[in-house]
Amino acid sequence: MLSPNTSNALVPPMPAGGTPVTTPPVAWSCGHYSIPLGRPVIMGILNVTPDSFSDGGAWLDPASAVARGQALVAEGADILDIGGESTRPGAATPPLAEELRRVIPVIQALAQAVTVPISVDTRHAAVAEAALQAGATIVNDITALRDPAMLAVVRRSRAGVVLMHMLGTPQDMQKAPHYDDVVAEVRAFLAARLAAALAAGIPRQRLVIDPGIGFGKTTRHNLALLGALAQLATLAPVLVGASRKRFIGEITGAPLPERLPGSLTVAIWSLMRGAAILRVHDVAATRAAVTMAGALAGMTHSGSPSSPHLT
Ligand code: PMM
Repeated sequence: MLSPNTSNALVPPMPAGGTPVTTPPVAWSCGHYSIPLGRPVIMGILNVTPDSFSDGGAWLDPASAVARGQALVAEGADILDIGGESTRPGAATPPLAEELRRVIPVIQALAQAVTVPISVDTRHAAVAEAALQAGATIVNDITALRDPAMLAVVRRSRAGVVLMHMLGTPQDMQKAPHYDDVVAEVRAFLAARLAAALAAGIPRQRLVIDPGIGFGKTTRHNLALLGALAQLATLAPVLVGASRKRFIGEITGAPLPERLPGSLTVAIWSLMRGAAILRVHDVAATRAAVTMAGALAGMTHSGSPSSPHLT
């Protein structure tokens, strides 16, 4: 039996705790791209920043950023997510002109060089608008289109959108975040932002939601949300961005360079709980893990290996 939220073979039957509002889309409509959601989608992260927590400073030079983007696609990325502002806790906000200077040339070059959709990771309407003109077809907004100017930019386009939950701002979000019921509150927020986007005229097929792992959340909050992804997936396709994040270090004791095993575990867990899209730094390793899990799920479902490549 397949989950009502997706035909993803990794997803077990829906556990108790959520009635589907409607049948969520089987593809994500992003400009001239239609990204099938029947198999796991991998979004590769490319931060063109001096200060991102994981890859800050590595791809600041446009040529190296473009080469990195091409490498991520060769490793199996279905989408490239390009950001020019670090949103790690307490990070300083760069001037708009600086964010534009970082991301636009890279988006322009990669939109020509690769055949996967380009996403811009920004909370600023002007950056989103310039990025869409430069060839991006997804707006990944950590503020979930709460800025009316951002909503207007997206409405005028045909871009796909990621609506993410964040409590507070990157400056203050990790200062003692509190929820009475983190799952219920995040789900209600995402439902409200979906309703706002739909009311503005953005079609459902363009909308994806994200619980915002680490954005105003303790380790316990993150774990509760990851355990309840199936409840979110009844609203819309779910993106999870947990790659290398601090809660993995808190749980496993691993410093940043050693968080791959924890990241892969969260990735496969997320898919099995109904996530459609994984936002990750380590694309090749995630692709391998997802392929392996898919083969296992195929065996579980049909009783025999399902891949035509298997002997
Ligand atoms: N995390 C980061 C930045 N952007 N966007 C979405 N939609 N979801 C996330 O979890 C998310 C994001 C911070 O991580 P990074 O510094 O590695 O990019």
